[in-house]
Amino acid sequence: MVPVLALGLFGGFLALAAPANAETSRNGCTVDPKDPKDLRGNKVDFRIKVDCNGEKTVEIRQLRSEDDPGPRSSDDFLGRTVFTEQFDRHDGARTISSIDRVPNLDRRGAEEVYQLVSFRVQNHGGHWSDWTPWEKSAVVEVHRDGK
Ligand SMILES: [Ca+2]
Ligand SMILES: [Ca+2]
Repeated sequence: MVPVLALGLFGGFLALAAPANAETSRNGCTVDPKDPKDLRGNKVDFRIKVDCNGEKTVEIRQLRSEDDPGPRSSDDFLGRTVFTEQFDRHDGARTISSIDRVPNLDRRGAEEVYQLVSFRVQNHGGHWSDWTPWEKSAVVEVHRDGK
């Protein structure tokens, strides 16, 4: 059930992640890992808000996990996705949907899900910025007992 190998691979990233706070900006783009939203059918939308000024390409990497007590490396890793978003010269903002399945991981009690995002920005025809530090969303409880 617990993807131990994946946890080993991502433990380094998770340990470096900053705690949940404000959004992160770089090169005219702001990316905000929103609170995960519980949906029907054991699904959760790990939404990401992206707001850019001018022509930009944004590459966003996302890690999705379920929180467990103890060191972060003991969390249940759910999955990861990379998103590429294009913005034209008009100021634009959008919220990316990222739906994942969250089963009953904690046999007793709710599941506590969160996401981490890091991104980089390319100005129109220019160079890529460095990747930002990982930013963590709020941890949200979703209830899966009895399913
Ligand atoms: Ca848990
Ligand atoms: Ca549970």
